[in-house]
Amino acid sequence: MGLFTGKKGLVLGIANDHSIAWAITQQLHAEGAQMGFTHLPDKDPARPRMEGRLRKLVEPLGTKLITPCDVQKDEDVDRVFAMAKETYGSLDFVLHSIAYAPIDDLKGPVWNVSRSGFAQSMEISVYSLISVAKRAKDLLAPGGSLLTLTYLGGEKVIPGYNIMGICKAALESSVTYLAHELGPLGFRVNGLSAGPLKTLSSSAVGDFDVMLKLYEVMAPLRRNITPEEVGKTGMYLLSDLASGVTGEVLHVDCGYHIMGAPPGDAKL
Ligand code: 0WD
Repeated sequence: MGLFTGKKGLVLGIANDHSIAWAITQQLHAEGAQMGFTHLPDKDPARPRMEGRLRKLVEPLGTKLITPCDVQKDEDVDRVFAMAKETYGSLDFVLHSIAYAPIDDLKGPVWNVSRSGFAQSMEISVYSLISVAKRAKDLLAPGGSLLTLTYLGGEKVIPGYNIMGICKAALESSVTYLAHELGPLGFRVNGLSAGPLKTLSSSAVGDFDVMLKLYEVMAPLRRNITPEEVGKTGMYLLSDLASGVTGEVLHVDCGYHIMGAPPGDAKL
């Protein structure tokens, strides 16, 4: 019997097989979870690329729910949760793995971010968690939990991360307030702060390859994390193994975040 045998969840944010949400999904599936999935609506319905990529990955898992969702639209989020209720009755977990900033705003400098770019980045990358929590709290079964993905750029300045760092700071704060509010209902809310992984989103972040090299030099484990490691910890945080953990941001970054200066063996 797996840790998720008989458990049902909703996963938002698989864009392709490099997505962090896919790494976590694979671990959840291995433990017996049943999951529904959302994808970004395709711009051209005649060429459903987002849907196609997601279907190819998750249909072999025997999913009963694949549907589009643009988190900027309340009606989309309402429909997704209504469909989840119809399909599964209740949910044991929701995985939120969504972020976006317009590329011109992401490039920085931060002082030059547009009013509309700031609002859109915050709406998709932060408000979406709040909006998901609002619907999830009425559908979660006892012991239910939410998990979102964040990055060190929300705690410390990571050059190139720019507006997304500001979004992650707000996202991590949202995790604590939501954990406080949903805790009395018996629900948990956590964040997983992943080290850099090559995905569709991260390819838009400046100096990404430099960051990967830096982690090899600076991190106590002297390497970068693997998608599987993020997957395993994501699964743990959503599982009953973490039943006493809420309002937490857990770093899965080979220890990089504890370092304040390069180690002695770093070649500078
Ligand atoms: O190094 C990394 N890749 C890290 C990522 C390190 C630490 C944290 N993260 C975070 C990201 O900030 C994000 O919150 O992990 C989360 C997932 O990111 P990812 O797996 O790196 O990226 P990706 O595979 O692109 O998935 C993010 C998805 C979108 O993909 P694209 O690239 O097509 O925008 O977020 C979804 C979409 O599927 N998304 C939306 N979903 C619904 N409505 C929306 C939207 N409006 N916008 C983006």
